[in-house]
Amino acid sequence: METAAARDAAGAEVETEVTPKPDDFPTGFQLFPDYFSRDQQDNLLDIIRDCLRAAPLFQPVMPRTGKPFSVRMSNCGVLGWVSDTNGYRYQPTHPETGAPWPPIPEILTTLWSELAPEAPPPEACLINFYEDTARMGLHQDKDEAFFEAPVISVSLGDTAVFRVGGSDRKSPTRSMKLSSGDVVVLGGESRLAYHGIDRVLPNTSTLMRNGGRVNLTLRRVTKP
Ligand SMILES: O=C(O)CCC(=O)C(=O)O
Repeated sequence: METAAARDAAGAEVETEVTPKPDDFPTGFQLFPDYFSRDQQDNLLDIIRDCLRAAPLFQPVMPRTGKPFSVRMSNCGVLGWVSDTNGYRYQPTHPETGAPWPPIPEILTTLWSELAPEAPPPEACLINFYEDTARMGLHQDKDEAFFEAPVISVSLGDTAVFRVGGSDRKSPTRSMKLSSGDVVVLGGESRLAYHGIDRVLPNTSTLMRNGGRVNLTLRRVTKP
């Protein structure tokens, strides 16, 4: 996938995202556009809303600086990912309520067994909620003790511009749009690829009445 140089109305050069071809993807990276139908997305969103009633969104902060993330988060699974001034980690309970995370919904464990049939079951499903101005900087998912299983990620709601590179921060990156119902797999060589969300494109989906984007990221955390 390339980014094409274009010019905005004022003549400044801007980057536009070009739909990537599978040949352009990093090895082990897979994009499944429209994996979930609209009915399945509605159903999945209802299920996630139930999870959020049990485990409300919280505002993570950066280790050391305490700067809040622009994304709010929650989890389901036996372990959930949290970030606070003590660092990044997985823990079995919600940081504010102290309750165990709700179980990973069956529709997501089924997705995992469809796309990662060889992998041990997922232990964590991070729920990221992006309002219009939220983003996620380039990072690696490396707080897990087991990298043989992929990371599987589902997009719901407004379209996002997703950026992915290699396992070296300086590797070239490419960007692509992720729409509601799309699924991404970061496996094999791309398991430790740097990735992030450049921006969310407001009003690009009717899934959520008030807009925004939900991302669900399934991970195996411990060695089986
Ligand atoms: O929102 C996304 O699509 C990416 C989320 C992500 O990179 C993460 O949770 O580590």
